Amino acid sequence: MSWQQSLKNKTVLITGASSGIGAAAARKFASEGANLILLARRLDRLEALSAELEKQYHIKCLPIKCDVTKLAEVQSLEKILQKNPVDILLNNAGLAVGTEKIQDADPADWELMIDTNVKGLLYLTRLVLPKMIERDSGHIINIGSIAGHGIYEGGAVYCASKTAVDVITRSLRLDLFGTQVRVSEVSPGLIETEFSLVRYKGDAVKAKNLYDYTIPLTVEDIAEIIIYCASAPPHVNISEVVVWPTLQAGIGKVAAKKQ
Ligand code: NDP
Ligand code: 8X3
Repeated sequence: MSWQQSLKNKTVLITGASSGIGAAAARKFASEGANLILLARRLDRLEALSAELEKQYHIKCLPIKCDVTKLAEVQSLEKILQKNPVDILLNNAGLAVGTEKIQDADPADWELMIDTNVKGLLYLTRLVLPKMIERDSGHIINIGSIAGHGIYEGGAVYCASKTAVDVITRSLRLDLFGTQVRVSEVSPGLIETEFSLVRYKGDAVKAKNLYDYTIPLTVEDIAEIIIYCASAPPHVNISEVVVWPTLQAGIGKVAAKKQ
């Protein structure tokens, strides 16, 4: 018998499922037989992914346009969640915008990072938790970052936001003390996604060069780790997985791949 519990027929809500880690996690959860609620701002992408996964895995998939920075939009999901109680929430939506030092940065970039990475995660968590507590079962998985465990030049606010994710994750375990609701954090290093395109504000060459220089993690690597955490037996709570590309030894310490 397998150590891992089955994810078949579980309902998984994934934020930021239109790209990168979120889309890969959706594929992997679907392949395990889980039903999905997928959120992002780009509905066309969510609809295409949902159609693909429903066809391939015969699961139920609900694509919903939702900007996680907007509390009213998040709260309006309540009715849908009453009909589809969430077993696993993957708080993945997030971004870094800009690389400027504080003295040069645009405050609008800070607001977007804090609103998405911190407040969006809190809004979704607040939305699903009461029902999880009532059922005494559930799992919140937050996507942190190595940026939540260190700092780098030009990364003050992104690092602060991911440090907040780490602190919220650990605090939440205390707030849930005595319940069987689990809280985990997956904190990756460099992964090839649209993340750098967003950080560099659309500079595709700069983003591509960063990933071509080395051997980054893939979104499938992270999806595997998320599934590992989610399918651990109910009495096991994996608190955090920190995962680096082998060629990355620290923040800003990335080795070139051999030609
Ligand atoms: P992507 O840019 O590929 O994906 C980000 C996702 O977040 C998209 O689906 C985007 O969807 C969604 N998103 C952004 N803003 C909002 C919003 N306001 N409301 C709803 N959804 C939103 O990057 P990644 O997959 O890399 O990023 C996923 C997570 O991983 C982030 O939290 C990031 O901080 C973290 N991370 C990434 C690392 C990396 O090197 N790539 C390393 C460590 C952590 P849409 O635009 O359609 O709304
Ligand atoms: C993204 C990883 O090192 O670019 O969270 O901040 S890093």
